[in-house]
Amino acid sequence: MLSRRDFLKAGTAVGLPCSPLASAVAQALPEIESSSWCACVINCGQRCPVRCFTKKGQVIRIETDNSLPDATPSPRQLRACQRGRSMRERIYSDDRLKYPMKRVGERGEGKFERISWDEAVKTIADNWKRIRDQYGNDAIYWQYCSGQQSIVSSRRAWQRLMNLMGGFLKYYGSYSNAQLQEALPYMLGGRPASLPSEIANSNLYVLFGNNPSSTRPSGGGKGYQIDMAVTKHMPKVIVIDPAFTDTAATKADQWIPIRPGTDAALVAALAYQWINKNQVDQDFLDKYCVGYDEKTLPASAPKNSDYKSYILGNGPDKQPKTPEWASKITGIPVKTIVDLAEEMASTKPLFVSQGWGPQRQANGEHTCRAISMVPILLGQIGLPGTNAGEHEGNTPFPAVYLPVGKNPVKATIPVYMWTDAILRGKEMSRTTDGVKGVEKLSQNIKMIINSGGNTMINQHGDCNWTDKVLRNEKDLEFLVVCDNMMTPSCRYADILLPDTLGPETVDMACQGGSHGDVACMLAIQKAVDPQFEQKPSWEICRLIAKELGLEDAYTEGKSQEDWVRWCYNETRKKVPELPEFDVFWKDGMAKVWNRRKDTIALEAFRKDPVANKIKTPSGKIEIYSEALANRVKDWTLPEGDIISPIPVFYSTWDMPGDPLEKKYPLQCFGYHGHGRIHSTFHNLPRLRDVHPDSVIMNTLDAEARGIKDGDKVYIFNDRGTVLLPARVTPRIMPGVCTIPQGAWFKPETINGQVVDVGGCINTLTNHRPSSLAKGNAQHNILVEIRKA
Ligand SMILES: Nc1nc2c(c(=O)[nH]1)N[C@H]1C(S)=C(S)[C@@H](COP(=O)(O)OP(=O)(O)OC[C@H]3O[C@@H](n4cnc5c(=O)[nH]c(N)nc54)[C@H](O)[C@@H]3O)O[C@H]1N2
Ligand SMILES: Nc1nc2c(c(=O)[nH]1)N[C@H]1C(S)=C(S)[C@@H](COP(=O)(O)OP(=O)(O)OC[C@H]3O[C@@H](n4cnc5c(=O)[nH]c(N)nc54)[C@H](O)[C@@H]3O)O[C@H]1N2
Ligand SMILES: [Mo]
Repeated sequence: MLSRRDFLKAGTAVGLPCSPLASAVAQALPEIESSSWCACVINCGQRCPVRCFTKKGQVIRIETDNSLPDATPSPRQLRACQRGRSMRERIYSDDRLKYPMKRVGERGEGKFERISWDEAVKTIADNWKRIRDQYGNDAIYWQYCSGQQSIVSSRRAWQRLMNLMGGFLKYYGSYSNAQLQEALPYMLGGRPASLPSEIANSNLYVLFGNNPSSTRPSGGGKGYQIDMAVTKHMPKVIVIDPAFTDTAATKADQWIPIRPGTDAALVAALAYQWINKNQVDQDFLDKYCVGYDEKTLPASAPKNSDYKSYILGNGPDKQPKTPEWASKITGIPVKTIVDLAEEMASTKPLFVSQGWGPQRQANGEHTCRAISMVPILLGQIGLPGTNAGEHEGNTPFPAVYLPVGKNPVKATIPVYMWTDAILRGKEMSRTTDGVKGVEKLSQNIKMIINSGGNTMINQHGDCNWTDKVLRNEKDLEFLVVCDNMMTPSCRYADILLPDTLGPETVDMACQGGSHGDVACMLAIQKAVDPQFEQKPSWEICRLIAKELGLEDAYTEGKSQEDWVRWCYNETRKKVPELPEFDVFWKDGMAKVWNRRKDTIALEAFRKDPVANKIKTPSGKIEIYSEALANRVKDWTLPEGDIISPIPVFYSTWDMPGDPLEKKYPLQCFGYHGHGRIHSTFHNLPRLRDVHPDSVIMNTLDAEARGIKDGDKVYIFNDRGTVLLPARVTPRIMPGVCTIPQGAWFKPETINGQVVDVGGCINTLTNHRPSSLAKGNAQHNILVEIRKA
C-alpha cells in the first residue's frame, strides 16, 4: 500500500503541489488510509511488529506481522499478542499524560498543575545542578524501568544525559531474576541455556515454575517455538508449579503442584532417590563437577560440606533428604516424588528448565541452583535434547543502542534496595547490603529519574511502606517521572513529563532477550503527531541538555532520526546479513534466523572440559562454590538469611515455618498473567474485561472461610489489605493463593481502614530482600483471606 508520505513524494516529483489538481489531492490526502510499521516495546522479553493504519492523522486500526506469505516456514511471521495489538487503545487512552505538570499538593497526593515545557525543563535543570553540587552524583539515581525498550528514544537517552551530568548511582540485578542472575554463575559460570528448538530432541521436558504459554506470548517468538518443539517430537511434559497454569493445561502430561519456595527440597529428595538407587551419573560428576562428594571438594571446604553428604544426612543438619521429609515441606505426595525420580532417571534426553517464579523468593538463590542440580546429577547437560536448568535459551544479538557514555560513579546497589538507599544510604555497605563498586555508599539518594517504569511504587515491594518513604521530601528531594499514562508512580512525581507513544515518534527496536531462535530488528515509524504536548524522551533530554549547556555533547550534531540510522548501521557492521537501512525501513523489520550455532547449553564443555572450561574459578561446574563462600565470609546477614556454597533447602521468612504462619496461614504470590505486562496495559478496559483481576484460591481454603466463587474478599497481612473477587478453583494447590501482579495500587479508606481497591499484589509484599542478591523476594508472602 502507498503511504501518505510516498504519495506526497510522488506528487512533488511530478510538480503536483503547484497545480489546481494538487490542492484537491492535498485536501483528499488525510482521507487516504496509509500504513506504517511500529513495534510493541513493552517488556515481556519479546518485541513484536505492529502495523498502524492511519487516516486523518489518527490511528484507525492495528495489525501485526503479515508481511510474508502465510505458510512461509522461516523466516516466520512474528505475531503480536492481544496486548501489542492494543496500541490504538493505548494511544487514545483517557489516562494519557498530555502536558508537562508540576506537583502542587503534598507528594503522593496526586495534585498537579499544567506547566510549560520551558518551566519543566528549567525546574529539572535547576534541581539537578543544586542536588549534584550539594550532595554529589552518588545521590542521583536512575530507577529500574523496563517499560520502554526501544533503541534511541528511551532510557538510553536519559542515561546518556545523566552521564553527561557527571554520572549517577547505578543498580545491579533486575526485578526479573536478581537471585538467579547472582547465584547461578557461581555454579555454571554464567547462565547457559539451550534453544527452545532443542526440546524437540528430548524425551522428557520438565518445567519448574515456568509458564511460557503466558510469559512468552508472542506468536512466532519463544512461546511459539516451545509449542513447535513440543509438538514435533512429543516428549513427555511435566510442569511443577503451585498453579495449574496455561502451560500445565495446554502442554503438560502431568502437573505436580508444589508449595512456593520449596523446589530445593523436592530436588534434594530426587537426589536422595538417585544416590540410593545408583542412578546418579558418577562419571559426569567426577569429571565435570566440583563438590558433589568429598573426592572433588575444594581443600578450603569444611568436612562433610559436599552435596552428597548434605543429601544423605551426613552434613551439619544430619537430616537425610528422604521423599518423606520433602513431602511434608513441598506438599507433594511421597509416591509422586518417588515416581518422578524414577521417570527422570530412566527417560533421556531430559530437558529441564525453570521460570523465574521459583527464584523470586527469599531463598531463590538456592532454589535456582538446586533446579540445575537435576540435569547435573543425571549428566543431562551438553548433549542433544538437554538443558542446564535455566529458562529456555535465546539468540544473542549485538544490536547497537544509543550510546550512553561512561558513568564515573563507581557505586552500585542491588536493584531492590533503592528505598533503603533513600532512608539509610550512608549506612549501606558491601558486607551489609551487597553494595558493589565501593565499600560503602557516600550518600543517601536525593534525586531520582524514572522514565518508562512503575517501580516507584506499584512494582516495588510493600506499597504502603514505599508510600511513606516517598512522601518525606527531606529524604528524597526531587523526583522526575516520565511516562505515557497517569500511573500510580506518576502520583509521586515533583515534575511529570508526557512521553510520546508508539507511532508518535521515530525509533527502532530489537529482540528483547526472550526471542528464542529468532533475532530481529523492528522499525518504529512516525505515523501520527502527538495529540497534545507529548515529546519523545530523546527530545525531552535534548531540551534539558540545552538548558544545562550540554546540547552539543548530547546530540553530537545528530537528530533522533540520524541516531536511528546510525544505530542500525553500526548493528549491521556486526550482523552483515541485515539488509541496508532503506530496505529495512521499507520492510519495517529484518529477521535473522539460525544465527546462534551452539544450540545446546554447555555442548563444547561436555565435549572437552579442558579445552572449553566454563567461567567458574575451577573451569568446572561448581556444585560447591568456594568463590561464593569466600565472597560472603565477612558479610553480616539478617536473622534467618543463609548463603550456602551448595544449593540447600531452607525455610525462611513469610513461608511455612515462620511464626507469622499462625496469623497468616496462606502462601501468596503474584504471577505474570495474560492481562497485562506488569502494570502496563492495566488501564485498558477491554483487557480488564477479558482478564479480570481476582485472587485465585483453592476450594478447600475457600470452604474453610465461607467464601464462594465471585465473593469479594480481603487479602491481608501486617503490611496491607487488598480487596478483590475470589476465584475458587482446584487449579491451585491448597494453602496457596495467587494474584496476577501489575494491577494499579489504589488505596482507599473503607470503615476507617486503608484498603487497596486496585488489587496490587505489592500492597502485601515485603521490601526485605533475599540473602545473597538482595533481590526482590516478591513471591514470598504469607496472608489471610476473609470475606468482605
Ligand atoms: N503475559 C505476561 N508475560 C510476561 C510478563 C507479564 O507481566 N505478563 N512479564 C515479563 C517479565 S519482565 C518477566 S521477568 C517474565 C517473568 O516470568 P516468570 O518469573 O517466570 O513468571 P511468574 O509468573 O512470576 O512465575 C512463573 C511460574 O512460577 C510459578 N511459581 C511461583 N513460585 C514458585 C515456586 O516457588 N516454585 C515453583 N515450582 N513454581 C513457582 C508461578 O505459579 C508461575 O506459573 O515474564 C515476562 N512475560
Ligand atoms: N509482586 C511482584 N512485583 C513485581 C513482579 C512480580 O512478579 N511480583 N515482577 C517484577 C518484574 S519481573 C518486573 S520486570 C517489574 C516491572 O516493573 P516496571 O519496569 O515498572 O514495568 P511496568 O509496570 O510495565 O511499567 C512500565 C511503565 O512504562 C510506561 N511506558 C510504556 N511505554 C513508554 C514510553 O514510550 N515512554 C515512557 N516514558 N514510558 C512508557 C508504561 O506506561 C508503564 O507505566 O515488576 C516487578 N514487580
Ligand atoms: Mo521482569
